[in-house]
Amino acid sequence: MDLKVLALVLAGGKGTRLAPLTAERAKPAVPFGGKYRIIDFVLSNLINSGIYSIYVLIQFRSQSLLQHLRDGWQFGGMLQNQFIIPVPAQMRSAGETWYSGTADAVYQNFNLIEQSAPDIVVLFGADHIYRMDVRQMIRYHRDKGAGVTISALPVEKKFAKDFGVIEIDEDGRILAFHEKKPDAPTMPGNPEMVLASMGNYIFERELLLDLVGKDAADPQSSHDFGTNILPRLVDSVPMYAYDFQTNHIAGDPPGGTPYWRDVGTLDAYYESNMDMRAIDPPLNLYNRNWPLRTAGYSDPPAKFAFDEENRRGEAIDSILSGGCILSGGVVRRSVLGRHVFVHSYAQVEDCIVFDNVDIGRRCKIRRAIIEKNVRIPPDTVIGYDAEEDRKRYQVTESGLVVIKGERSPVPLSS
Ligand code: ADQ
Repeated sequence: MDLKVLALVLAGGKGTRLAPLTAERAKPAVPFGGKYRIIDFVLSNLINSGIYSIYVLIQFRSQSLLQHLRDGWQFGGMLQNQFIIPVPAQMRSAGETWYSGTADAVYQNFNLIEQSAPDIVVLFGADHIYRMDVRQMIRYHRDKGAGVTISALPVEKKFAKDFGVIEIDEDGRILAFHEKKPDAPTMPGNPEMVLASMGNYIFERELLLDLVGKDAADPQSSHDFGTNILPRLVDSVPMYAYDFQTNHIAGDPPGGTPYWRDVGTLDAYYESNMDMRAIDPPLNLYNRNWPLRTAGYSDPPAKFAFDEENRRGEAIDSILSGGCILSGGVVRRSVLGRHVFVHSYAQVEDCIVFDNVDIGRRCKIRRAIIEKNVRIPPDTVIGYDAEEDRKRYQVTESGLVVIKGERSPVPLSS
């Protein structure tokens, strides 16, 4: 790519609706798919697309995210333009605050953009599960002569309240942008769908600097791209929508619709994890043309053992991470993080289990998310009686049980 590209990854979202998983960590640092974190998806997309100059804009509860970036994503050092650097708020705005919105996050790093002097800035969120060859979007942006390009895909109209909704002409030029309006217009010829912004933008550098500079000086603004900047740009700047459905990754079957999920709620997060472990997953983690990178822990392989009473440790339709030991326990349709121990007679079904969890003998657990470091005592039953569960745990509307983490790790049985 001859263009000079700088990527800014917006990783400062609170993720309130994912609580309690975001009680101690920023949303992009929430574990996903066993050994990964949500932010691994956007970072892998950038690196696999040959974009190596990346600033990650972080703010509160960033310790876990920083540690993950250090463990998995610090590289380079040899070449000046190859880096992934986390940047906390520089408190440069008038109020000397945290990043008060996405535009303010960019404004506070004005100097980093000027110093890098890129031709274009790839400004992506850190909260989504998808694979994307960003080069295809950049090519589209330049072919169109766009000032701004927004990646977009159709979603059901009931989600208009959660997204920026775009109206386009036949050429893909954006005619209107409606941020989180329940009655936003549906797609022509498709009254059930709206065209949603994925929150991923490409900007020409000078335009971006000009926009965030003006926005910073506007006391009425909430400093958010979707709310304050994009809707007003429509008439003055060539803005185009990039159709994410045309994005193709080598090795994926041709013609399939690419997978994209906003895992903003516990139920959406759960469903998307379950998609990863499906027999025929809509996003194939095993496509080696587009590796999903993460921290490289030196975990031992997962182990399946007979227990002392000759019961088999088994897992089926599940993803297991390194260091797991299934000793006489059975795991079905679940996603297990690192170092999970499942003891004899235990039964774990349709669950997401984070790192370092110990599931005691004869436990029966169904449809639960179990946080890191939790020790489930023997004979515990979860997911079979909603009323009982509600007395002890957080239970979502759909009946998903969330078992909160412990503050300090408990010793695990070996
Ligand atoms: P939301 O996802 O609701 O809508 P937002 O909460 O601003 O928007 O998050 C966007 C990205 O920026 C996320 O990756 C988040 O982590 C990060 N972020 C949020 N606040 C930040 C801050 N103050 N500092 C740094 N990073 C921050 C947006 C768009 C919609 C679009 C959806 C797609 O506004 O138009 O449809 O994304 O999910």
